[in-house]
Parts: sequence; C-alpha cells; structure tokens
Amino acid sequence: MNLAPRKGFSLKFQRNTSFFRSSRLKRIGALSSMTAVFLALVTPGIAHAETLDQRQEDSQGVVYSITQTSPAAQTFTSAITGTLNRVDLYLSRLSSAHDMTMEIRSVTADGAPADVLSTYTVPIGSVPAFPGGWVPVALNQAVTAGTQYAIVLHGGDSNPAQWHGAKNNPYLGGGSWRYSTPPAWSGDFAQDLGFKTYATGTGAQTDPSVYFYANTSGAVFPTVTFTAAIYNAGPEVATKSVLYIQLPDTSSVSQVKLNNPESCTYNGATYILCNVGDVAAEGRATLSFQAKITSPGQHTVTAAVYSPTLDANPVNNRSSDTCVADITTAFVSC
Ligand SMILES: [Ca+2]
Ligand SMILES: [Ca+2]
Repeated sequence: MNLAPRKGFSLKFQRNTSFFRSSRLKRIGALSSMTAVFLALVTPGIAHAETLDQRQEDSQGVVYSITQTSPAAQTFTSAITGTLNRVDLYLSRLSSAHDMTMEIRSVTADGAPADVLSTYTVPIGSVPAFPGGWVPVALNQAVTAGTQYAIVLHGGDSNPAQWHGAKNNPYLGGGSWRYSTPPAWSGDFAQDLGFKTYATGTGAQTDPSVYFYANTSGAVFPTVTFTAAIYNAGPEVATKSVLYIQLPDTSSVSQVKLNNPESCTYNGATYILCNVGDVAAEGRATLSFQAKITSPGQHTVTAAVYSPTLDANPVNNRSSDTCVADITTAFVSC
C-alpha cells in the first residue's frame, strides 16, 4: 500500500516552510552572522545536522540477496524538509568482491522505486561479513517532509551481498521491494529492511503513541472487542497517522468486524490497516474492532501507530494485548 501523502498535506507543509524561511531570511539580513547562527540554533522546528529521522532497526527476520542484476529497495517517508545527509543500511557480505551502488529514487503512485534522484558508491570493504552490521553511506539529497522515497541497493557483481530486515511490518512509512525477472519491482509492505536516515532541515515534532486492549462480552464463546487508543503528546500535529494491527492468524482470531470501516481495511487474514489522519497536539483517536477467538491457547494482538513526523519517542508506538482461550474456546479471558 502506498502511504504517500495527499497533495493537500504536501502543499500546506511547503507553504508553511516557505513562510518560515522568508521571515527568517529577513531577520538574518539585519543581524551579524554569529547572531544569525545562534538564532537558527534556538529557533523551534530547526533540526540539526544528522538528526535521526526514519528508522527500522530489526534485522532478525528476513534476508534479501542482492547482486548486480537483482537489486532491492526499501521505501521511507521523510519527516524533514531539507537535506538527507546519511543513510545506514544493515548489510552482510558473502562472496561479493566489488563495490555496491546505492540510489535515492522517487516512487510511483503504487510506491515502487521510480526515477533516480542521486547515486552513491558503497565500498564493499565497508560491508561486514555475515552476520553483518550497520553500513553508513554519506549522501546529499534534497527531501520534502511527508514525501516517500526509495533507497535502492545494487550489487557490484554476480556474487551476493545481503540486506537484512524483519517481518510483521515494523516500519509503517514504506516497505521493501525486489527487482525480479521479468524486469519489474514487486513490493512487500509487511517486510521492512534495516535502515536509518539522518537529515538536516525542518520537521514537525510529535509523539504519537498507542494503548491497545481487549475486552470480552458474553459468558460463553464471547465476542472480543479490541480497542486502540491513540494519543499525540505533541507539541505539533501528527499528520497522516496510520494504525496497523497485527493478528495472529485466521484460525486463532476470526469473524473480524470493523467498528470504523470508513478508516480501516482488513486484509482477510493477518492485519488491519487504518488511516487515522491528523492527530492534533494532545489530541486522541480511538479505533476498534470485534472478533472471535477460535482456537485454544494464548493469542497476542499488536497495534502500532506511525506518523511521518519527528517522533520524540518511537518506543510508545506499539502496544499488545493477549487473550487466553480454554480447550473448547468457550471461555476466553483477555
Ligand atoms: Ca512496512
Ligand atoms: Ca511516539
């Protein structure tokens, strides 16, 4: 699924940024450069060089093999309008002996890698042997907050290097892509490769979080109501927020009924994805669904919230609850 912003959001953000830049330039013109630098450092909304922006740090679930003819990509949504200075990728080297190439690309309406915006060399000597590690790549690419980009990695020869990542959609601002024969990109929104982006510029400061809990109704074979309570501690609006709910599987949790069908989509199997939209500073949003527990044992459901803004605390963006069913599934406690 493409999480690129609606045009309205993008235009609004650029307008605000231009206004800010214009008023700042007028002030700087009347001040000494030292004073101007000081003001720039203390003005809210300014992010300094190498601010950690987007991240997906789990490298334990999937491995994509990369050669000269089979590149891979991870898309991300920038929270900063300014310059992308550095990208870290979680890589390992097998028998590959030639330097790799990394590109930053725009994406299509479907979120697939599109036009090349800039190209960088990744020295093969900087890629650790298996099990691998973080490889920093310095770069210089203009980015716009709320816009999705692709990090595309090509191998240097026919021997593979590997890009490590994780399942269960740990990053909600993009997904992974593979280039295969016949030449075409195929994406997997629910698998994300290991990456971190660092940028300089302006970006909204937020702290969206979610608390997820389950309640049962009925004494026997109860219906379970799962509720996600989202809160943005601010200080700015968490724009274009999305909620992702990971279900165990259809044999454990079934008969899903959405209470917010205008915002949420159930894929019929393992997840529910909701467009929450803008959550104001100190604002709340609540989304819920009902389901039956249809196999015995423990079943954990996890909710995650994401906004393409500078989130002060990503740790509180995920919350789980567990239901336990007896051997007949007649008695369920959550
Ligand atoms: Ca993803
Ligand atoms: Ca947060």
